[in-house]
Amino acid sequence: MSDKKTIEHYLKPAGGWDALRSSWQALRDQQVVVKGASTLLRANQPRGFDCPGCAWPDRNAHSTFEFCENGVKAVANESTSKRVTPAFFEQHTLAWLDERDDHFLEAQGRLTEPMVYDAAHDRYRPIAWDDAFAMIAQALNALASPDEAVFYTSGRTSNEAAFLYQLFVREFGTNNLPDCSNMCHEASGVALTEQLGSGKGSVTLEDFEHARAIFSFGQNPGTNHPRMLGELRSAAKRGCRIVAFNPLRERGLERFANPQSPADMLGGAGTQLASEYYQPRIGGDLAVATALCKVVIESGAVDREFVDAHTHGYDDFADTLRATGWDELERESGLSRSDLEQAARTYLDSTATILCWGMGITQHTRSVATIQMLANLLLLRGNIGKPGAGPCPVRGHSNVQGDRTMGIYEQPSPAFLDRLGAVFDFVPPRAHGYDTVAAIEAMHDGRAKVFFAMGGNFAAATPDTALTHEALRRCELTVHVSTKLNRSHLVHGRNALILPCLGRTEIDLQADGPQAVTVEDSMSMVHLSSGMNPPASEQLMSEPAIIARLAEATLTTSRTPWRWLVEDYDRVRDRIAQVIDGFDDFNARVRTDGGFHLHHPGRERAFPTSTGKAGFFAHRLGDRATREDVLQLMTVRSHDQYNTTVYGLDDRYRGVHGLRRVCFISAADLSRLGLRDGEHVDITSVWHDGERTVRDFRLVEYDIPPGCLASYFPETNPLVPLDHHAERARTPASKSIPVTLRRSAGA
Ligand SMILES: Nc1nc2c(c(=O)[nH]1)N[C@H]1C(S)=C(S)[C@@H](COP(=O)(O)OP(=O)(O)OC[C@H]3O[C@@H](n4cnc5c(=O)[nH]c(N)nc54)[C@H](O)[C@@H]3O)O[C@H]1N2
Ligand SMILES: Nc1nc2c(c(=O)[nH]1)N[C@H]1C(S)=C(S)[C@@H](COP(=O)(O)OP(=O)(O)OC[C@H]3O[C@@H](n4cnc5c(=O)[nH]c(N)nc54)[C@H](O)[C@@H]3O)O[C@H]1N2
Ligand SMILES: [Mo]
Repeated sequence: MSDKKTIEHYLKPAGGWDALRSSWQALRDQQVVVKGASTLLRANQPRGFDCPGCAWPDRNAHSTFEFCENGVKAVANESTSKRVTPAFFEQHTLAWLDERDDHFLEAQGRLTEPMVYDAAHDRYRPIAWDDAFAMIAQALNALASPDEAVFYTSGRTSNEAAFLYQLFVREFGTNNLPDCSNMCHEASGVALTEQLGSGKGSVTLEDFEHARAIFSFGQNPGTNHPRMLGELRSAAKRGCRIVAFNPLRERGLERFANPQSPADMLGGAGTQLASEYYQPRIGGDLAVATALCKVVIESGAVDREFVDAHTHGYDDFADTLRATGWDELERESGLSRSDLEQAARTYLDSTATILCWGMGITQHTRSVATIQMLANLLLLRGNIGKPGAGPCPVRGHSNVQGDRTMGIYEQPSPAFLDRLGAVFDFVPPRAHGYDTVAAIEAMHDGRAKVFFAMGGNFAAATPDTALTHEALRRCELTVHVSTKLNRSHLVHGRNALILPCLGRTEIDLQADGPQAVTVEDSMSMVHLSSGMNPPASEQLMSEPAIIARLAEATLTTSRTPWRWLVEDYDRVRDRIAQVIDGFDDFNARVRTDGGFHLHHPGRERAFPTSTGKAGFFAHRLGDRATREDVLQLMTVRSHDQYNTTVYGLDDRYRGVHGLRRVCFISAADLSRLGLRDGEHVDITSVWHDGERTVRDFRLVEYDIPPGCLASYFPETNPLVPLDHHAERARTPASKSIPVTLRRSAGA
């Protein structure tokens, strides 16, 4: 990475030599060239570790190493040789650290010892593990009610850790289990559960081999799921149509050179991916999906046999769509009728279609409606429960789906609680707990006083930064189980602890020997993950061990043999098998190469909804800001970040180098607003409770529809009002923030 700040359009295919170069650079930056390279060869292999990068599944357990630039960055950053030691904390006050940016914090390396906040000196100082657990236990047991504690989870946590964690939290007495899903694919779960009876995607990787068309809505796989590009490339090569809907022209959806294909690498041009690329306005996808459904219905192409046998609600749905006018559809989608009809024709011409979607769909106020309209589209043509077809919400964190399966959920079902209580001989709390937004509100107004995080970076990932920070600072105690230093360690309660844990790549040695954990990928494959690097420090503890020790310190009447369970994770898996559907014979099945697939009823066209059938749901359109000067801002990831972890300051495929405070804007808006490319602006979000501003963002003229803007998160999170979230799912609407722009003072 050079220090120069430049903007230069990127014309090469995604992947290619630049991906290789950037990977080696990441390994060099972390000073792990030799170890990193051998570590990488074990990523996503039968006897290796699950890549901590993303939840995209592995192609073949026996294939050789599948190259992924951003997987390399994730692994390099975890196996870095840099360390954050007590000496580091001795040197720096929290006030000083809090002035550094996220890139600086991440670059300091791995945490090595448990640390406790020392208010008198505004520093963290070392604390013994036992003392740390005693401190947390005391704070928890001093609460007036268990509901005054909040237990957050990020999606890297293994199944075993997640299962023990939710058990501990429920034995303690609360369902306050917000997780990163609340900010991510919650809307997919809410929409699909109601409609299809399962909140997960139904497709497997094999379906990508049979699809005749793959539609991608609101995702940027070149950066966030690079291994998906391999699937899209193979599909494109055999003539499968790939149709992209994205306000931005994302390089990774257009063209890809597979670094493992000599032909791609020598030819230079790579393979064309999207055969059609549509740029709707931000939030226009509900209208897009509605238009596609309308064309299917009006052209008489509905699969009546499937609809009659497996669905309910078709007639009302069809009536509503026939009555929806094209003017409205064009206005709301930002696309012309002829574009929408062309996309619909491609859909109709395909005998098997997969619909994929990401954060460009879920992080809107109307996300549940949009996802249901996408599922309507599938149902109309029987595109579920047959090879090459189905819904594919592309999950984020590598085990975010598994964490939910294990019970990390603030709204557990009574049946799940019954079974958990029976197996562990206790009475689980029944009242629903706080999701992420509710947890922030509760901490802010004093209803919650202890915040415990199993991974993640709550202070940076969440919306409404100023309010959220105030909420965290009002807590009695904040605790973070972490691998790396991050903002959440600096925005703390009256007392604060950092508990450093092992990462995926590291050997997890317990009383019965080295342990493997399990994870579930985005397509419901469950498999083992075992690290092979020596831990970054002798003081690190595994997540399961931390939970077991904390449970022992906190729960005086628990009948769960906590310490015995974590001596050998097979014992944890045996308990998971007793509580959670689909995990029978867990230990044996997960040891087969590649693991096992969790049953998805939709694959057999079974839909365990309240009616026993899949449902059609009609949704009204429109909730658009109408003020002339108000634009919609989406907050996205750059190529050099993993959520709040900033690896570097480049966003190669969008041509940005050396800076992150940029705002992509159309030429039309620049001239309309009297602004110029390269100028600096302050961005203000306009909301009913007042204004929020972030300062000094450089305008970058870009191929994006008028009225739409894009910037990176977390820098823009101060702009997202806490109560601006998805209907029903409460996912913060961080992809459609109504904002105005003003030239920065002094610019
Ligand atoms: N390297 C890397 N990998 C990651 C992550 C990472 O940060 N870095 N994060 C992980 C996580 S937790 C997740 S959830 C996933 C996220 O993966 P993505 O879902 O790809 O996430 P975003 O970068 O937020 O990109 C969303 C895309 O949606 C588009 N978009 C925004 N608004 C709209 C809209 O209204 N309509 C349409 N059609 N498109 C829209 C944006 O232009 C952008 O291309 O990736 C996972 N993998
Ligand atoms: N504006 C805006 N906000 C967003 C989004 C957006 O698109 N726009 N995206 C949202 C999404 S999709 C998500 S998923 C959330 C992400 O929210 P989080 O999951 O809370 O955030 P991360 O940045 O993934 O967490 C990174 C931290 O996790 C810790 N960590 C890494 N590996 C491990 C491990 O193995 N164990 C433990 N215990 N800790 C580990 C490290 O200390 C690291 O600093 O952010 C959300 N916020
Ligand atoms: Mo996510």
